[in-house]
Amino acid sequence: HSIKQSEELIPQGPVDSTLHFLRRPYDFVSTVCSRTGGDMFETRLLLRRTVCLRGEAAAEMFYDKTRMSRDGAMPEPVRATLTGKGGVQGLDGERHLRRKEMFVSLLTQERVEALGEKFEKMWLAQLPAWTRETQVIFYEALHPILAEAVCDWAGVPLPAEERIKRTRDLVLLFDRAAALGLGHFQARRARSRSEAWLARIIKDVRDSRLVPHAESALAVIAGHRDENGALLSPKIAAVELLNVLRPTVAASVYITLLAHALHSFPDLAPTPASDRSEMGYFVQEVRRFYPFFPAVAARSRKDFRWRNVRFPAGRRFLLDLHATNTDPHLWNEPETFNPERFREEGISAFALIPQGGGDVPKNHRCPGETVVLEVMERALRMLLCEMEYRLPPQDLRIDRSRMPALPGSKIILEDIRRSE
Ligand code: MYR
Repeated sequence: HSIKQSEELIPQGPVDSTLHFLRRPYDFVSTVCSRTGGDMFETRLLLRRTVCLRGEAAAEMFYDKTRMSRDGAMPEPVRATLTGKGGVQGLDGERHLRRKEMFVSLLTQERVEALGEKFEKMWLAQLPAWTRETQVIFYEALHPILAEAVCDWAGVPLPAEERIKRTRDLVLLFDRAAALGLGHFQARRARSRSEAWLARIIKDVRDSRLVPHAESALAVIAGHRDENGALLSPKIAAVELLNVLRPTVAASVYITLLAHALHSFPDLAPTPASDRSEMGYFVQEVRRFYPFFPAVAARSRKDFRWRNVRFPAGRRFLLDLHATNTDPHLWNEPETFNPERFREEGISAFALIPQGGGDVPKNHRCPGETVVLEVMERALRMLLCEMEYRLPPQDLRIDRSRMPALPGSKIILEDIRRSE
């Protein structure tokens, strides 16, 4: 006769964690996990029962598409600002694969390099103006450079008189999405304006009033057909075009953190003589060490068992990305900034997950990771080799109550000079 293995209950965390999450978004899952010794617990978050997860094994479970759905999984305030509604992040199954394929097709190595080149050109064109300023707030100075580079690359016209307002809206989408009060409503309005702007441009392409380069994101998204052979509605096409423009401008967060790391860990920083792989280790360690995108969400599509625990259908799951990047079971001295750790090969697709885990074309991992690496590596080379600058005394503490987390000063640069 068989002995029925007894199932365990989902480990319970605090009754409600909403306030803890809003105050310490990057720390609350690690804090509870280190208290209980596990890597999963259930709590209530934004009015819903939520299983919080961290670590490699939990990430692998989270990315199992037979168990998890993304449909409506992110909280509404995030969908109303950051991602928009009807885009690739919230799709499942065949529809998701087909839509994802579109993004992957835009981001061949050649096209990613072309975007990097435009970014570098814009930066160098801006440099003379920076040398005339007494101070430059680096985070803010990066926004127009990235916005113009990505619009040009994507085939999206950006007339001089619209530059400031379109750039400001793109920034509001990621910088104020998780703000409380007024900031959040500014982000909602920025989304409506941005979608209206790009839906108009999509219609211009379809009516041949505008003919973008065939390989451009604008041309590909405007002409994309779904699994039934239908074009995307102009609104959904606009959401997807924003999924190209917005995150590229959001790379400004990582480039700002890169400058923070160069200043904070000068002994570990590469030099102009360092080779490409050493520059790469430094960039990867910035992406591992600093918090950025806090967590991704999914919903269980059926009852299932994992590690002898039964989970019900319809439960929300939250995978903490930063807690996984700094999981003490995975990383040696996770709180120490150490680019050398990347000299060793073989980091799994579920261990370093600042932009999500698993597989890009088959799953929900961010397709823009190569873009981020490209612009970060170029930014690093520019900061090391193309310009000289000084950081005056300023508030360099990372504000971890903010999403995205940033140094208080947003990195003030002074005495900027072009290198000889
Ligand atoms: C992107 O634009 O897609 C990348 C930049 C993301 C910025 C992240 C900051 C706020 C997001 C809040 C997510 C909350 C998850 C529960």
